[in-house]
Amino acid sequence: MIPALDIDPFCQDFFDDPYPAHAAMRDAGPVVYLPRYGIHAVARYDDVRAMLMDWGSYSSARGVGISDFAKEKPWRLPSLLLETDPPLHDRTRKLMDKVLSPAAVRALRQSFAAAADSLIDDLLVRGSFDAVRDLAEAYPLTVFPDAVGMPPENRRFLLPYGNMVFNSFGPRNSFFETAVADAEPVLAWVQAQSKREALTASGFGAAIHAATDTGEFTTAEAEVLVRSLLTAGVDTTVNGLCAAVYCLARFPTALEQLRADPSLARAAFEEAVWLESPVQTFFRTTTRDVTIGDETLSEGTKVLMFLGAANRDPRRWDHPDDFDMARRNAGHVGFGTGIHGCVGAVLARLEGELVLNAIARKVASIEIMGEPKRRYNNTLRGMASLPVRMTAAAET
Ligand code: OVV
Repeated sequence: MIPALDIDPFCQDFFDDPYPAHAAMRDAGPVVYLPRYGIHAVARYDDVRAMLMDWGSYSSARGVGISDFAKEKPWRLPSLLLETDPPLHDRTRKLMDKVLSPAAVRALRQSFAAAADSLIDDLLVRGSFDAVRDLAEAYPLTVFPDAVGMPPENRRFLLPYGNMVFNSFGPRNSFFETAVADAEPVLAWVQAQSKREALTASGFGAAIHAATDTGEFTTAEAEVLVRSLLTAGVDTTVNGLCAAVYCLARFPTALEQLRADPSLARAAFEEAVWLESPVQTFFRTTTRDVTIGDETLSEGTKVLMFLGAANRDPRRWDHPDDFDMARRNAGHVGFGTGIHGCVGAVLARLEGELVLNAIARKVASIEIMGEPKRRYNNTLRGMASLPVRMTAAAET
């Protein structure tokens, strides 16, 4: 018998504190049933990881949200990357791997570093600010659209758009409905930004469109791939940076260690992604009858993978609720893993490293000054507001 649990993983109470429910699901068994939505779920590290690795049994092509594309028409043109299986997936993934290659990302380091330093300098002049809007959102909204090759206007429109898409992987609840209403005014703009004419001749956007010149990709395909960048490239990093700053504010000894050794910046960002898992969940759909533990799921079953619960599974991690930059967190699933593992992870890690490195060199303290406000999203874990005061380190 697969244990049935009365848990709603898409409601405000859950988002406010998902950890007891994560533990209940992990403890109940390798796979559980959530009758409220008629879905199955895995929350243990080993099972989440196995599912991410087995794309043959666990398909993405029927959607990685709660909606089964075999039964419901997708609400948007499916992503050619996220919502596909091999062999279709490999063709687009290969292009995106090339566009976002370590060499391509390395070329951005200097300008990204300068942007991080100047942002932290400006924030230190202000002293008190909102670490979500003024730091975690401000940084990716500058450097990422620059790298894609977007014009400077209206970049904040990417936030309601991403918020809507990440909400759309969950049920049609009030979070989704509100996000759709918020994004409605920016939909046409986002669509227009994926076009070749809207993008500069250098960035990632142009690199994707260049693949149409050889006839390997159609213009329509290139536009949907640029859309993937615009959808998944901002909110995710915003929430990763937010998680990192929130960790440093809550764990002052970690900030001390980081200040003593700024080369820990990369480890600090990785640990924050591990601990907070900005992307909390994705679904798969079984392609055949599968066995998990002693249980069988029939073909066509939606299974929810709790990446965030896997990253805090005590079966896998020591002191899984602590922020510890010395931890060996390799193998965490905060960026997913397998063929759908985050294609932008190299870029995200660069952004995280450079912001945290600037903080390490320039900041003496980060103090939380007001009630942090959570941002409710069916997929993302993050904050709407985090009022802080940051003081400058003495010049050396
Ligand atoms: C990972 C992710 C999230 C949202 C959208 C997409 C990808 C996409 O490819 O459109």
